[in-house]
Amino acid sequence: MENLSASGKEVILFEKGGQVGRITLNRPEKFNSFTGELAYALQAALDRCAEDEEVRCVYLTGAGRAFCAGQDLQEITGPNAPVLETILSKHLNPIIRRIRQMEKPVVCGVNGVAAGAGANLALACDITVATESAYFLQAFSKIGLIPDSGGTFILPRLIGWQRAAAQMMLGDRVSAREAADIGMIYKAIPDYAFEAEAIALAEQLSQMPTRGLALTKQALNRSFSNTLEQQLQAEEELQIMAGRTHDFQEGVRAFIEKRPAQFKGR
Ligand code: LHQ
Repeated sequence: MENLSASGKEVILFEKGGQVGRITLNRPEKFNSFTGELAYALQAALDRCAEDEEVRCVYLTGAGRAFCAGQDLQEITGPNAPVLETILSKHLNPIIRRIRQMEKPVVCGVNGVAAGAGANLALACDITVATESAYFLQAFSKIGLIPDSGGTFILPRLIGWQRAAAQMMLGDRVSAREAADIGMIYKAIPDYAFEAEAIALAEQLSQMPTRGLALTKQALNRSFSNTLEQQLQAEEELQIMAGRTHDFQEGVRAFIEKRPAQFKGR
């Protein structure tokens, strides 16, 4: 595993396994909460995955017992504390933008509690799975803040206005199972099978037609704010692009020849 942080402390671990770029938040003793250093290192890791053609799926997870407990609350009370505006505009928002704009699927493996910005980081990924003992917590209201990191955009779209408002205002724990039941995440996986199953999912995606998946992601990104007419237009435009890929030709040829397709991601 490589160390991508500036200080030499390994706050992010990065590893390429096959065609999956595996990013691990690595401040386990602080529940992988975000310092500026961690945020910048995660941005760098995401950039690296975006640029590396060998990486065809990103897998994001946390080290230790937690996935991510949001902003490090000690950092904001300590000396040289970053101002709130910097935390959002320079640390957290660029991460969410990178995930949504990444032209390959981003799988999030929620290995433990996901709180505050950590919860909304998990929800911003394309496919989020969680170990059954994990839980989600919109912790912001407990400290007088509003949900950030895209949460007010994404959560009501995933689970509806009422449930989102209740989670955000009450700050109740939501178990992985409940999160899956209400459509907030894709799946809750028993703890014993979690890591293998989550990584297998990322590996499966990494062998699929990457361009087609990227264009699917673009269509989904746009559907949040488009009318039906605009979305039909967008599908036309994006489908034409998908139709020009090697993987579309290969997919059809493999079907006709009754053999498994060999997708190349282009
Ligand atoms: C932590 C943290 C943490 C530091 C656990 N910081 N150390 C945007 C704009 C500007 C400012 C603020 O933030 C934001 C965005 C946000 O993300 S706001 C929301 C910030 N996050 C929270 O409010 C969650 C705070 N954490 C918790 O409520 C609990 O730790 C949870 C529920 C996540 C886990 O509870 P437990 O399982 O009981 O674990 P614990 O509380 O004992 O935590 C374990 C260790 O991790 C502990 O360290 P210690 O040295 O005492 O053993 C905690 O201090 C540390 N830790 N979260 N956010």
